[in-house]
Amino acid sequence: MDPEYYAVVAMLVTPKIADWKVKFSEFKELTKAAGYIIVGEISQFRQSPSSAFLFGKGKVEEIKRLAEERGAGTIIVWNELKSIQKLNLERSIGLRVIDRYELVLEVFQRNAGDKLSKMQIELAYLEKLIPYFKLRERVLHGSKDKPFFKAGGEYGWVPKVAWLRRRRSKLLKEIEAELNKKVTEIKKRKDLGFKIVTIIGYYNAGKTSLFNALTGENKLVSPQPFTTLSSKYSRLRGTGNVLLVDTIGFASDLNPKIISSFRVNLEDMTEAHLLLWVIDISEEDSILEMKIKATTEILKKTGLLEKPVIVVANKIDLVKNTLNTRLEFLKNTLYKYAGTEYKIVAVSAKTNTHLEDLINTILEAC
Ligand SMILES: Nc1nc2c(ncn2[C@@H]2O[C@H](COP(=O)(O)OP(=O)(O)OP(=O)(O)O)[C@@H](O)[C@H]2O)c(=O)[nH]1
Ligand SMILES: [Mg+2]
Repeated sequence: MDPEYYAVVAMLVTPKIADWKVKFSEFKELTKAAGYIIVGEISQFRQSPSSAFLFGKGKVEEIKRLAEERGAGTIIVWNELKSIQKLNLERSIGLRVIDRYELVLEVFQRNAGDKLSKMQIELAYLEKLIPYFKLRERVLHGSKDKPFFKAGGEYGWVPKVAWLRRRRSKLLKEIEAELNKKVTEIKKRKDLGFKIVTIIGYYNAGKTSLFNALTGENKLVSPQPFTTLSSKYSRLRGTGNVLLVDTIGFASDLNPKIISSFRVNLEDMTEAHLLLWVIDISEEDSILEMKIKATTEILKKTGLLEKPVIVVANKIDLVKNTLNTRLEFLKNTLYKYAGTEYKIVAVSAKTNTHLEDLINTILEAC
């Protein structure tokens, strides 16, 4: 296997980061989902990040030694790296260094089948790469090579970055066109009298499983994160005018640039009459709480918390006799972060349990 796929994962823990252990273990799952083999892991506690390297100098040496010892080809950092930090780490360690932003996009990329998803992923990459390339060209070549001035007063390294910027503009235009198409489609459906019910939630919560069970579709379901990237549509079974929409999953600490790159997908959520927020109730308290907190943050930022919501507590087949305590914990945690007492329907999308209750609740709310 390509040595690039052997990775050391690293995290800088500051007092600002709550539940770092849960986040670090989730990060390791994402790393594996992106196809890497983890050969070492390192964390450092610091009051605040170092502006040049994120980690302290000694820790950078430690990461380098560990990577050499274990034959790693990539360092994957939980924290989002500024361009200067990424470049300094790469130069000090002598290996490829990526952060969570790039890792999430790598997972997306493995699952991206359609053109729109691919364009949105590339756009999100460019948002990160343009400032990084600009800095890299300046630091690596700026001092040695004589920069040449062009008529407009630009340096010689500009054309490469300029090419990336042109590519970005082109993608933005194409995505804008897709967005317009999507807005027209949604309007048409609404004019035809369809009620739009959009399924949202953390990745792996069971959104597509529920979508399939409620519509009779057979869309791809898997334990891999971000299996679904582009939205899927189908009628709620037994109804004529309720359109169910399956969407991309959420994750913790998602960068707003990733969210805005995927704004065509967001449109399916913002235009919904009703949201079904799917939550995997079988997960332990700390994970459940972290995911509810992360999802609520995204819902608040995107204005989605204003919409009518039904919470679907999924995977009850895995819970059995602790269901009541799990539901109580869910109710309290939702109240703690979202400040609302949602209607909660407990189901299993896998064993088709209580789906009729859910359908009735949806129809009442529509
Ligand atoms: N036991 C059990 N497993 C479930 C249930 N619903 C979904 N799963 C499993 O959970 C995993 C994720 O299911 P998906 O339906 O792909 O989840 P998703 O929310 O669409 O995930 P993304 O598309 O990655 O965001 C799969 O392995 C499913 O088989 C359920 O009710 N019970
Ligand atoms: Mg899915």
